[in-house]
Amino acid sequence: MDESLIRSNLKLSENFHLYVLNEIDSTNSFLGQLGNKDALEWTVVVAEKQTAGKGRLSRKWQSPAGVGLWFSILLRPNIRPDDCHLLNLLIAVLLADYLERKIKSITGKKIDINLKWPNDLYIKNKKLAGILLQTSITATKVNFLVLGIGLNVNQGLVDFPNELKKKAVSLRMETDKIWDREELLSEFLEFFHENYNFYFPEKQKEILDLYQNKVLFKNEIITVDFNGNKVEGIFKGLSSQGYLILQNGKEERIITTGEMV
Ligand code: BT5
Repeated sequence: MDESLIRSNLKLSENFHLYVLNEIDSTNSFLGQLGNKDALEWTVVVAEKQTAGKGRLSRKWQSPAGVGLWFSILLRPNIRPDDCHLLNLLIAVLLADYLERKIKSITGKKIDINLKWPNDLYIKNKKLAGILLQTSITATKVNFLVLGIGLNVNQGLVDFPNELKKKAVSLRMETDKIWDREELLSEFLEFFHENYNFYFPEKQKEILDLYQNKVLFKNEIITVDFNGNKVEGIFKGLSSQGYLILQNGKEERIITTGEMV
């Protein structure tokens, strides 16, 4: 990653405190340490390569050098811990929206990027990006949040390990074009900054509406892995805090963590 290119692309570079690293275990872990040392809001860490990229629930995120965007953003919103989850949804929706527009403007192609609850970006049935929100909270207060984004940009099929070849996709695979990662990063950071200040935390309903327009499997029968238990039901929509409402017969259940399988 070319740090000077990222900085020169950022029109409002004074909004961000940027660390551009060659290699790190995980940008989320690194930024979490900075957060504990009082790093400022909008500190952003991006790495060419992660050696121990993290997914949710102790899973791994493949983050090889040169082909993806692996970055994390530190925020210090004045919200209750219960409202953190909405940020997961907001950043997923904004990333999908930004990428759809960018693809359209550069290639003329309309490609739908959909969301799989809680925070995966999909093109058709393949995963393009994942988001990992980590929090430092007390019972009543949020100290800081780290939003980690992993976006597959320039991988070809050969760049994915066997277990992901049928499950993952990159922008390049979908558009036959090599993308400028520095430009994508700086444009998305500005887009996210502007929209975060507009939507968060007040515009809860608008965030949920935007998200539900793009979410997969709404009103369909789904199976959710909820703390190791598999539960089936109809995906009815989202609660006010962005959790999944699953209807099973007459009973409605709110799923706060877990995923569709
Ligand atoms: C996620 O977890 O999707 C969150 C990924 C967040 C990664 C970013 S990169 C910058 C920041 N620093 C970090 O250390 N992490 C964040 P989850 O929903 O648990 O999905 C993980 C699963 O996705 C894995 O078990 C694989 O099946 C699959 N996977 C791993 N790497 C992938 C990739 N590059 N592309 C598509 N799928 C992948």
